[in-house]
Amino acid sequence: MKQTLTLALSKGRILKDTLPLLAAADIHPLEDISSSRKLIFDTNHDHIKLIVIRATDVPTYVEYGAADMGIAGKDVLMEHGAQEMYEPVDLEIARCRLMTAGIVGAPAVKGRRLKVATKFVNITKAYYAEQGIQADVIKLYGAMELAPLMGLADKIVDIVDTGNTLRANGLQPEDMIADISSRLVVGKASMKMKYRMIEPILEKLNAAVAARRGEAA
Ligand code: PRT
Ligand code: MG
Repeated sequence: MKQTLTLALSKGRILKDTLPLLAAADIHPLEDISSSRKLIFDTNHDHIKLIVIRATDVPTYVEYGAADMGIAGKDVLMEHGAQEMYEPVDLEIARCRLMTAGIVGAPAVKGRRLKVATKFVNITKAYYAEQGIQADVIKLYGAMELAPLMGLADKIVDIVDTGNTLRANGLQPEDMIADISSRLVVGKASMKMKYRMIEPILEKLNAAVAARRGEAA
């Protein structure tokens, strides 16, 4: 049987920057991904297929081997744990920072546990534990900025790019947790079994990233 290679792409804001990198690696979907409702796409290579899924689902597909490779934000990979995969290429797209933030001018919390709202529960617990700060982490699925304003939490942990979203809500970025960009991940089993198909893609993606960096400089 002929081996196939499945690459899981994150839909949403990463996708737009991903497609030019794939094109540079000579992987072209046979139809326009952005305007289609399909979830599986054939490419110009008979053996390479693309699937387009929620960013948070990418490490799950790769971990179970349902996709051989994937593209996802470092934030998503850190939160997931991403144990069963390698991270061979930093694609340097969708750059942002994972930060703590709080209300401008709010007094420090004393005499009780800090309350922190976030969708990054695992990262947040690990971060405060490392700081030696006792924190109760409250899981939210969106609009984290609202939590301090409504008294649900003292701080949030969220993605910051320009800082405009925080500022518009009277919040300020405080501590930096991690620099974020999107990464190519490869399942450990796939890397072993399909290395001959994967290696040239890694090489072309690395070259495309280097070329983009050159343009930016
Ligand atoms: O929407 P869905 O729930 O499916 O998933 P998602 O929200 O994780 O996906 P998407 O497409 O919004 O983001 C995917 C990835 O893009 C994230 O996992 C990050 O790795 C990366 N990324 C880069 C960002 C941003 N920049 C970003 N600015 N993700 C989110 N934001 C949001 C942030 O949450 C906040 O609301 O933009 C706001 C902050 O931006 P500024 O410029 O106002 O600071
Ligand atoms: Mg979103």
